[in-house]
Amino acid sequence: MKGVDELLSYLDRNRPIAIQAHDFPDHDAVASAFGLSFLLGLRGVESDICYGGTIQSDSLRDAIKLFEVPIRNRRDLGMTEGTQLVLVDGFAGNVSRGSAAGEVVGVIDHHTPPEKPQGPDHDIRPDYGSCSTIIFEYIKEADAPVRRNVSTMLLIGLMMDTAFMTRGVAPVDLEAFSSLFFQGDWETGSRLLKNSLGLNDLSTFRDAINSCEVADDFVFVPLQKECTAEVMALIADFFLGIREIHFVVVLQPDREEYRMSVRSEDGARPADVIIRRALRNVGSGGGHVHMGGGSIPRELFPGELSLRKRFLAAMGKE
Ligand SMILES: [Mn+2]
Repeated sequence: MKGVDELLSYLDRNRPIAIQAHDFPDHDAVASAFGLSFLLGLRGVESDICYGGTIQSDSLRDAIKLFEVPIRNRRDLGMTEGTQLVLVDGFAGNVSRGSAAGEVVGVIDHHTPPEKPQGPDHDIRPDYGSCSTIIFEYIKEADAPVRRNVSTMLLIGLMMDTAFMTRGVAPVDLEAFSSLFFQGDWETGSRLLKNSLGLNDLSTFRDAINSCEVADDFVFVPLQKECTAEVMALIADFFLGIREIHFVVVLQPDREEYRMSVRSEDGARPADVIIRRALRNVGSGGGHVHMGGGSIPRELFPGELSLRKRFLAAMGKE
């Protein structure tokens, strides 16, 4: 079993260390970075935490402020070639790196990476419901005293990625949940997560309900306007809550690419496998059995109609 000591054995304490969440980070990514940096701090090792892109989620921004998470945009970090990077909740492919990129020395993630990760130390546990659960285990194995804010953030990350312990939950997630639930502030954490929509998101939901196309238990939802990854995920979850629907694809036009959020309630149609199959030669995707995501560059976008057909074909429906 890997842990913080193994990670430390790869880190040079005389060079700066940055823990980087994936681009446009979600709650789990920020919580994982926060938890890991806290644990390194207990071992007397200083680290910065950062992300690429922007923070799009209002509820995540609130949580960062409330629980005093010192995360910054990687641009503001002054990263140099000598900076050692530890990527959390993502792999090199979805973590942006500018010219003065720093060197990736570790990857801690719970997604199946599309290719073998770079760097000497990777700890990939695809059966875990959240990356926060991996960090919880690191802290538990180190027998470290945890600050309440750290526990609350890890709990938020875990609850977010598992849809309040109803999706992709492994036994270890339950253990993490029952510990963090009492160590952290679950009431504030769940209030933040359950109030992540704003009134201005209603138009996106209206658009989704008007444009959705149902075929048996599959719904395809082509949105016309840009929205955040979080709103797209909530729309996907909303459709999955319809009794007759077991597979959901939400499509959204972003500036340079089309993005998709995928949900599956059918183990025979794993979200990550279906999206990879459907996007073959035009885009990339991944995730887990129950949830996944992907993107297609604008110039390769085959059109809504043909994309929907690709998903039907990937499910063996046409
Ligand atoms: Mn995650």
